Amino acid sequence: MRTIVFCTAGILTILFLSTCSGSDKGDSGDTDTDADTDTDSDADTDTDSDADTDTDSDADTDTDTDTDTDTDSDADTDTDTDTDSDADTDTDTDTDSDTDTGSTAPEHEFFDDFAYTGVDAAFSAGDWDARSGTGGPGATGCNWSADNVTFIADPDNGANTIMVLRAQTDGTGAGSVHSQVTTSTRFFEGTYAARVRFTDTPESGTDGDGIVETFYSITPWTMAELETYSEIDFEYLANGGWGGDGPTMFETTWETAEPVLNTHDSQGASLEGWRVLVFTVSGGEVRYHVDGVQVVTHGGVYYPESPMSINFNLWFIAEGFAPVGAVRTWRQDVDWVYHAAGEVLTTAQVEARIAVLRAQDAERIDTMAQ
Ligand SMILES: [Ca+2]
Ligand SMILES: [Ca+2]
Ligand SMILES: [Ca+2]
Ligand SMILES: [Ca+2]
Repeated sequence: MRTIVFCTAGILTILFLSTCSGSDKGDSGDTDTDADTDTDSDADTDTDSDADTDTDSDADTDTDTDTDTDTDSDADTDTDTDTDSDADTDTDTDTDSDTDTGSTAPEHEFFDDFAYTGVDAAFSAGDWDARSGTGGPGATGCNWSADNVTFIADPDNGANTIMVLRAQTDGTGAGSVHSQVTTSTRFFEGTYAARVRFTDTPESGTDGDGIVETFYSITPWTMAELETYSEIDFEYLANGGWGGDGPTMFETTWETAEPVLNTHDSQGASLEGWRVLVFTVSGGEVRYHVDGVQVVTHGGVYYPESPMSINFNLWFIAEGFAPVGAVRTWRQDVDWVYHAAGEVLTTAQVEARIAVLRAQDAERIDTMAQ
């Protein structure tokens, strides 16, 4: 990735001339080695995995005297002359007000703790639809059923409810039943977050099928061929697939779906268990974070252009079926989902905000424009 940076009135503007699919894989390190004078004590989980793969020969005048690569969006007044491609607006003198976000509501936000009792009128009123019928993704003939979406008491917290997605297969398309929940199309730039529980083995039946466990945003499929098509995916393949061998998380950002034009990265490692997934859409960059660690940044032509829905689904990849036989059932749990429109929040800030909302007994907040 070649990066050119302009510095204008203290605001960094980044222009990606080209983005190579997969080129960010393994990029986990800023090369800043300057002495950090940051006195933050917050749970600043910034790992600055920004696309510091700058190999250009431009005058990369990284002359900052700090290593604070904090991507906080707090109201810092940076004097940092760091020309890193991260949208660093941090100041080293701040004592960090990260947790303030918890009590200061973003002007437009969406939170759902999934405190429903079923796929019912309340679920619909919450702007959710559970898919039923046939169609892709998945093998020809595969099915989707709202019956595969249920709600249970959180075994770790009786006051909490979690949404359970299930999918069953006998190793055939027609014998596969997937699950998917979708909001309306009204989310664009800002922060998307969800707490999900991934599984590496089926709830029942034999292990081995290629399963996709997800959290994503997408424009309507009718836009698949349009440049304004937009899609941002976290897709966890617990049994591998798509070239991944073993458990693999894929992050994929789409320009168009037809033809397939996307950029993606992946990390081969188990993410079984509860995870907080965050992706931010701002300033020409989509940044993916897992448990507060930024794993990849995508931009360029892949940056979304239009509002999307928020989705979770669980489905089997056609080329990944284990042998035909007895039914096996897979499961993905979702605790909550959150979106802050137009604001880039860290994972810690999202969690702080949700703690405040829960303290207010808010099971659901929707101040988004409708
Ligand atoms: Ca919940
Ligand atoms: Ca497995
Ligand atoms: Ca597009
Ligand atoms: Ca584009």
